[in-house]
Amino acid sequence: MLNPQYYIEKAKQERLLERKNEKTDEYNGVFSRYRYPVLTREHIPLTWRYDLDPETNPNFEERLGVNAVLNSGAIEFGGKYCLAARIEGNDRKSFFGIAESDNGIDGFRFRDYPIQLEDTCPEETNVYDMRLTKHEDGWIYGVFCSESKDRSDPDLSAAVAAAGIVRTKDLVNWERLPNLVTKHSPQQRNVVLHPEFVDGRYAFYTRPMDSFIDTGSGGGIGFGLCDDITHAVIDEEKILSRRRYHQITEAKNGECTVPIRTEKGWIHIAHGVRNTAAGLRYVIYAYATALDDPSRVIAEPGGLLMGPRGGERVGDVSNVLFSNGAIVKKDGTVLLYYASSDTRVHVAETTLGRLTDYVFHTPSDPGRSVLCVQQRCGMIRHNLEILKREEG
Ligand code: M1P
Repeated sequence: MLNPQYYIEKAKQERLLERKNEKTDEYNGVFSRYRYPVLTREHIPLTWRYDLDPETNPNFEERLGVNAVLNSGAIEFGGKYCLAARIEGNDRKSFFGIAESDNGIDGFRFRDYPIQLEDTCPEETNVYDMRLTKHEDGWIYGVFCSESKDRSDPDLSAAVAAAGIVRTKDLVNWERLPNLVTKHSPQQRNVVLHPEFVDGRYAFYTRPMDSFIDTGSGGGIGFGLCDDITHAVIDEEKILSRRRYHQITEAKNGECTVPIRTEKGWIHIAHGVRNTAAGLRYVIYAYATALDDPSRVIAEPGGLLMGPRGGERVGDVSNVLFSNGAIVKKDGTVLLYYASSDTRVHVAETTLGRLTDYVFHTPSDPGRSVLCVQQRCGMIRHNLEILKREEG
């Protein structure tokens, strides 16, 4: 017989998994936030955390605890909304698990087992942040960060980040491919595979970095092409979304989701990071590139699209909003999955129409306070005239 506490915990979890989500009344015309996180550590199956055998676990103690569920790749597959979640064990090692929902806003349940990657990189210590790309070659690719100890540096925290690549046809069996090689960038994180061939080649959004935390001379989000995804090598990276002084990308930035194809261009969701007295602050922003050349930026709305608000500000790494995935439904609804403060996963909703309007009609950042005030006063003046007319 199982420990009675199992049934208590199971019932608690069932209530959580059955809870209906609802939109908050926060309004900005672009994104609507949903009230409850879609994935938390409490969503992790009990079988992943507890040894249910009363012989070996008479006190029903958590044996392999989970600390957080965060940055999740997203894809619609087999009529379900699927998240490839980053799950961080109590031991600080991350791994991936697929959670599925019928509607994409609540009811996410993990499959029986986490993803078991082939052990092809003995030096790899940690894996995280998988982006899922349904590519026109017929495969679904997962591109993630593969982290190893930097053996050339005696500093215990010195690490090397590279882009790991897996592919699957069914989200069950995953084939591991060699890590991406970028000839001119010693480290990579936040790499995303473009869903279509560009000039007959595979296209990646990269994030060149000099070291594990600092991007150093890495100027922003890069773009590079490779011929063979099974031995992916990028010779040249072109910087498309640049880091800029006193903008939201000053410290670093990185591609978040797979770009979204719209009639006016590819819409990109990215994260921008700045340094503060309280540490790094991560927000989400958007930009667009040309349909015929996804490396050519055609729109750069100024400022952040979403930043950490309310309870989202607090967690293991506070003041962080980070996204790895979005799903565009057939009716044009866009579900953006984002993690707050490296602790839990939320969903926000918009439409292709509203997102396109935001990206192409939000003014760009003029770069200096005095110009920002002029920009705002131009709108205020126009608004006051409109109100005056309305009020007779
Ligand atoms: O802790 C915030 C984020 O830090 C890293 O992102 P970046 O490489 O842009 O600094 C990643 O480890 C990410 O997982 C994490 O959410």
